Amino acid sequence: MADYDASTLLVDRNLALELVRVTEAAALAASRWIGRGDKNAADGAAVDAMRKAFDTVAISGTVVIGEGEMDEAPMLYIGEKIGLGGPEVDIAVDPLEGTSITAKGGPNAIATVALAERGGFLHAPDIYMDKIAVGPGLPEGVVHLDAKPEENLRELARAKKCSIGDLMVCTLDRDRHAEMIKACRKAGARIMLLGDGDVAGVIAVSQPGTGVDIYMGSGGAPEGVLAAAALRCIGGQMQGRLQFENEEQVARAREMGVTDPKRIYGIYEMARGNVMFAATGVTGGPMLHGVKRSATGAVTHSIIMRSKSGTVRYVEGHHNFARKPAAFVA
Ligand code: VTB
Ligand code: MG
Ligand code: MG
Repeated sequence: MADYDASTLLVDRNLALELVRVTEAAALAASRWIGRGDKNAADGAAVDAMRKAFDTVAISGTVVIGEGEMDEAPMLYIGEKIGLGGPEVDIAVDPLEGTSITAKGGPNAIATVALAERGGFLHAPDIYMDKIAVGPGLPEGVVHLDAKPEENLRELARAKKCSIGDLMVCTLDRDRHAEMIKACRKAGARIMLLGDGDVAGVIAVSQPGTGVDIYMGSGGAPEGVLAAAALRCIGGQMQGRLQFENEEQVARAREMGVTDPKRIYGIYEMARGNVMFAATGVTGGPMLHGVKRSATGAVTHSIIMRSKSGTVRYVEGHHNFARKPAAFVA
């Protein structure tokens, strides 16, 4: 059992429940754009709503994973100060994780936020990250980013006392994963291919209901940090390595504090100390239901978790548009 410290506990607890308002606001706004074929409008609506919602949260927050640099992003840019004032925290956001799937009305889009103590998050540049993740309760190091897919599957099956054919791999459906997918299939594993949304894909390894045993493949580095924050709370192992395509990216990352471009980051190096994670479903998936709208309101489904207690909460929000502040009626 962890030590009880009433002061930090209170801050933590309240903040965790506040965070869900922020992701609910983004999801509600994005839900107007489901299936309308305009991913930028969906993303813009989510960013706008999330930014407004942060103004009601009692934190002194600094965005460290956000929508880009100040000159390219009007809101939630890296370095932006947000919140009403309160404890000093770092914030990672992806207001709409899965813009293309939202535009097409496909599954698994979420609005997501993570919070850490100052300096807790890896300052990941907006490049690709190679990722591997498995759920809780397995021997440390059972899978490794440098091992071949078939080796990782063999070790995972051994640890889970099942056959490789029982394992479900999750990855993004991308040409760059063709070799890896081929190797997994050859080894006998089953694969769930995602259109978008590897934050939800990585988290799926830690949720028994999803049937996913392992996540492999490359996706956004910022999304990697968000997923690491979630796994810190819910349990599981994850490794990530930034994938640089040119010297300019290496130099840029160096400015952000990345000293060794080849380094494999463990989960604690991506999300240190006390962290919290919240996500609200925009379109439905195995973890969260999507936003359901009616003439007078909407229903949202969210997950909130804290690393300190390991508590995972699902929150169903019933929003009454007649009583909500106009700024949040999307
Ligand atoms: C992933 C996925 C995102 O970007 O991180 C992906 O989770 C990686 O980039 O939803 P590619 O699309 O180029 O593969 C998204 O698809 C969009 O942010
Ligand atoms: Mg985004
Ligand atoms: Mg994204």
